[in-house]
Order: sequence, then structure tokens, then C-alpha cells
Amino acid sequence: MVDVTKFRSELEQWISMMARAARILITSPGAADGDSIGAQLALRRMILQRFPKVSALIVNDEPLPVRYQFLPEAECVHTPESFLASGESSEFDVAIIVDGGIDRAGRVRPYFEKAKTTVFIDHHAVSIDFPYTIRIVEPTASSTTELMYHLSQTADFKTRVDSDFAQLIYLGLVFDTGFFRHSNTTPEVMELSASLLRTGFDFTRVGERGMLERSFSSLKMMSEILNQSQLKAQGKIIWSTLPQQTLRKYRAVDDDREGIIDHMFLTRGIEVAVLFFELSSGQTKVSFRSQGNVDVASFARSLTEHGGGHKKAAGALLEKNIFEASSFVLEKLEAILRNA
Ligand SMILES: [Mn+2]
Repeated sequence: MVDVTKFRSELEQWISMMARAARILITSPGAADGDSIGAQLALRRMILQRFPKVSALIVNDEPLPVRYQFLPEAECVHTPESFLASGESSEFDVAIIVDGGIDRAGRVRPYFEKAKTTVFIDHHAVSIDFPYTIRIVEPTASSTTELMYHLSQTADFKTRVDSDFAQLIYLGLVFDTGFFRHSNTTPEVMELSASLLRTGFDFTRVGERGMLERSFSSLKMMSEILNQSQLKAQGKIIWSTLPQQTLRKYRAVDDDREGIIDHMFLTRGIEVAVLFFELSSGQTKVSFRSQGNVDVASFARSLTEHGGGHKKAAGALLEKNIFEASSFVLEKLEAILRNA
């Protein structure tokens, strides 16, 4: 149950800062996913309804993935280049980051850090230590949009829940719960979803375009990665790799990597799925999904300080090439499964 009454003083302080602000920055880490983009666009509406004269700008390190461009007001999502080119000032009175910490905000970080008031709104339990002015972190929320919805309905905001606002909240719910499959799917999430559906938005479009759709070349790339996947540890591990040359062959963007590992981990008999992405010749990102008893978040943290996530879905960034990374990780994972 998400109870935002405990954020009474944080909300009060945040609202009073925004009441005095002329320019507000909204951001989230890296490339937007369904929860972070839903939360950012919903927050922008909350702020503009309450403070119509303020300028509330969404700026992300990476351009908005094509799949989210159908969302209401998606054209208001900027990159550092596009907002500077528009002649906007890079000074902000209040800067808000949602769905993850400022450590992963890339080129937006300097603008965020310069703001007089910094606000952190998240549902993840762990985050780096940054001296945010205000923290609203609720790990019992399934998603940042669930938390955002509850904030939006306080006396401080009283945001109108029309079909545009509802679909932004809904997108985060379906994204972070994997269409109401993951363990964060609470009865409250289902009840909130039901109340959002009553506003009459096209939930088929939100689910299909916002989560499942992919380009033809991305489909071909996925089929190549799945085709090359291998089993290990008597079929308890399934793994595959995505080297730079494959990314180039399919002209893939970050978003094309979404969803592939989900197909791998739903293979019968699997306990852990592992997918290696080569970021550059000396850097590899590894993603984990667990069906069984292996806590992949703590496993990811054991590999590097740049590792973590949830028990059943986690990732790590390794300073190794893709071959070193895969043998290093698979050997350790095999040992854990052997002793389990
Ligand atoms: Mn999230």
C-alpha cells in the first residue's frame, strides 16, 4: 500500500520551492523506459496544472525512443542539444529526477547539480548518496508512476485524471510489472489500473506500441541473438551475447535491446537468463533475469559496484570485453547454481 502522507513535510517544502520557481528541470537516468517517461510526462502535467506560469522542461541524456513518441506531449521531451538549440536557459530553480539517481543521468547531470533545489522521486530501494534537497522514495510502490499518481492526488496537486494523464500512469504500471506478472503486482496496482481504464484511453495501444512493438531490423536482431543462445549448468542457465558488430549490422539503438532477455528467461527449465551487451571494446553490460532462487541483484553487486537491481531482474556494468565478461560471469554463476 503506497501511503504518501509520510512525505507531508517533503511535499510542503517541494511545493513552496516550486511556487517561487520560474524554471523547473525534469529528468531521469539514461534512455527513457516506460516507467520513467510515464512519470516524467505525468509530473510535467502535475506541475503545469498547479503552477501554470512556470516553465517545466523534460531533458534526458538520450533521445526519446520511437516507441514512446505517441504519448501525449512526447514532443516536450528534450535532449541537452535540443533544449540548448531552442535558446532556453540552462539555469533551473528546481531540478527533479525520477526513477533512478543522478549518477546515471549523463549529460543532464551538470544542469541538475546547478539547480538551487534538487528533488529525487523513486521507488527503488538503493541509490547513490547525492545530497538531494528533497527525497521522496517509496520502495513499496510498483513503479514511479504509481508513486506519482498518489502524489498527484494529494491536496498539494489535485491533478485532473483525464485519459492523457491516466495513460502515462498506466504505462509505468504495465512496464514495471511486466504486464501485471512480476511480484510487484499488488491488488492496489490492479485497482489503480481499473480506475485509470475508466478514463477511456486506448490501453491496447499503450501496451502494444509502448511495450511490445519493434522495428523489422530489431526483430531480425532479436532472432539472431535468440538463435545463438546457449545452455549451461545442466540447462539452468541460458545466455547469449550482443557484440558491437551485431548492433552495427542491424543499426540497433538502445531500445532494440529491450525484451530479448524476457524471451530467454521464459525457456522451460531455466533458472537464470544472462545477456551480454558490448558497449565498447572494453566495457560490457550484463543483464540478468531469475526464475528460481538465485537473487540476481546481490549476484550483480558481487561482480562490481556498478551492479544491482531487483532479486529477479538485475544488471551490471563490467570493465571487460565481451569475451572476458561472459566467461567471468558464467563461471561464477555456475558455481552458485552448483552449490544451491
Ligand atoms: Mn521504475
